[in-house]
Amino acid sequence: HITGAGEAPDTEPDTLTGRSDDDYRAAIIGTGFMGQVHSHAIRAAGGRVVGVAASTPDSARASRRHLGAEHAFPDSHHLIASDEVDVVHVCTPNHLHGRLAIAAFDAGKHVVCEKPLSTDVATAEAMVDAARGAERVGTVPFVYRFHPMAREARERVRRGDIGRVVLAHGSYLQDWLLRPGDDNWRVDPDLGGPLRAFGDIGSHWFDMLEFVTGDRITRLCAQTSTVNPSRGSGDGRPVGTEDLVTVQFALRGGAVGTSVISQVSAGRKNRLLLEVSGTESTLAFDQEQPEFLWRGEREGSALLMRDPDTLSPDARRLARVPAGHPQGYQDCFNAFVADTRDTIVGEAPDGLPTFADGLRAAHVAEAVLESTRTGTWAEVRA
Ligand code: SOE
Repeated sequence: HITGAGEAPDTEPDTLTGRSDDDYRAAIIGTGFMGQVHSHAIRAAGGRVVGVAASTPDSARASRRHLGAEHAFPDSHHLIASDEVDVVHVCTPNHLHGRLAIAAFDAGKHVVCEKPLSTDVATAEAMVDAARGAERVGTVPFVYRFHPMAREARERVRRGDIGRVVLAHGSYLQDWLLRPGDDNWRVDPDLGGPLRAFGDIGSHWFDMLEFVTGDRITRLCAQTSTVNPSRGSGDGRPVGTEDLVTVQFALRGGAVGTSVISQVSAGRKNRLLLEVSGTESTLAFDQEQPEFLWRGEREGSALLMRDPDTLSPDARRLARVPAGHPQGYQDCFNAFVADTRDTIVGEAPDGLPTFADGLRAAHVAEAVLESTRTGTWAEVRA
């Protein structure tokens, strides 16, 4: 029985969308920053945050109000078993993703699972199989796909506007783990997986690379570096995961490229930069300036603004507000959850990142690991 629900939910269909908020009865496992972002997005998509579970019942109770959830479940088992829940949002440390997502599919739920989908390929494969077997939707928030100007870049590449793609490069840089005292569960390979910076933010960059170019990496050569060998208070404890990754890669279509992934780049907060050059022109997207797309031409480069009147249809669909009214990170999440909801009710919005994309990211991560272990190029399987 669901308690703490406050007012009875309004289940009247929305006159604009034809949906009722009972179309998306979601519950969130994990109450950190990502849990909060998910809770806003569920409500923005017209859904209900039916409940929340955390590492302890106390923590779930403490976070319930904060996340605007109707109920605090004592643990993830009760949440997954609840008849009131249709969609489980997994926002826990990475090592729990596989077990929780598979249990949720087995209970007949749809699943939104944070990235990286899993810490190894075999688990990601089992998660994809579980979704297929249960005939349920499984999505992964590679949310930068939902910036309208990133969609615009993808559409322009797809139309051939930039010519044949020959080069793709960029970086994803953060500084929140710059100092030895900076700590987080992701630093521990048992919780976060063997690749930390790559799994946490490199997975986004490589997803964007393949999404925007419409191409696939075939092989890569990577090196990693651990700048802070110990972390935490006092003398700290030894660190088993990397702070930096550099990758050189080749795409199936013939383009080549490089990427730099870092969580120790002072002054860079969350800067994902992707630049794609074709034989005619270049496009560059910067996640910290998401209202713009740079179009480089030999004669006359331009900074294109997110103006719905000038966007291609797929990008315009994601433009929530008129030009000059900035939209950003949370808007991407909102659009991602809205597309997840539409997919659950049988529509097929373009570009939704699913568990198959999470598995793809696990394959790329596996090639990075293999390359760093052998010191040579590695094939990206699948
Ligand atoms: C932390 O590095 C983090 O919150 C990532 O986990 C997210 O995926 C990224 O969007 C922002 O940074």
